[in-house]
Amino acid sequence: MVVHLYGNDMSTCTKRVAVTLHEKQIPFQFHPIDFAKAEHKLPDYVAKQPFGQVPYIEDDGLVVYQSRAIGRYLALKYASQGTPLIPPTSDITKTVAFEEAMQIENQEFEPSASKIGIEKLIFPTLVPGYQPDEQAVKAAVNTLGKKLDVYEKILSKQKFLAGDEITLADLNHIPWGINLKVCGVDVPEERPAVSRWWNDVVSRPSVIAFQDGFHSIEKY
Ligand SMILES: N[C@@H](CCC(=O)N[C@@H](CS)C(=O)NCC(=O)O)C(=O)O
Repeated sequence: MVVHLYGNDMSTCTKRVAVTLHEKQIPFQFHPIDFAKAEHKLPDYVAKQPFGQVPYIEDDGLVVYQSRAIGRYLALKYASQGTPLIPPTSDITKTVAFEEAMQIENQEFEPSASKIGIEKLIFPTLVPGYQPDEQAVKAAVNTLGKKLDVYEKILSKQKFLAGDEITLADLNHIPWGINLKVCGVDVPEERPAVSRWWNDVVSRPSVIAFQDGFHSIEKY
């Protein structure tokens, strides 16, 4: 049984899921959704993803949407293969550290990182003649810097955000983290622990596999 991934090449959330599928060594079929044709707003699509957004997956008849929820689903269902990505729930200390790290990515990193990426990369690509709001970008870079100062403290004591093992919390940073560099915002450079962590994360084969776009993987 192969997992079906519905997404778009420009979509950061699709990348989050594709990287997780690769880490878990789960064969999958990629179904590109054409934004230009608004395929994600068609009734058949919205019946699967009610917000009319990408991505969603279909696995043995089960539909799952929300990229971070998909990651958890894959890590739980395919627990015995690939990289674990989630600590065992029997270990409460590791589990709570993992939950904190998941929130750190979603609440402390993504808002400013995505603001920078949307202004500098996504809108200029999708909207002809779009001029980024440089003041908003500057404010977001400043906010992100302060958040990453805290990352520096955390990552000076441990290898990854939830401890010494990589988890979904680290991988979830990949799409917007990569876009930051494309936008000319190389924030990690000034912070040695963040820089070491980020290099560990982005050099993973799961990230390299999709650096030129998404493609189906039939077999591992
Ligand atoms: N929280 C959702 C966000 C989904 C989302 O914002 N998807 C974007 C692409 S990354 C999208 O479909 N944008 C087109 C639209 O909203 O019409 C997730 O993590 O899956």
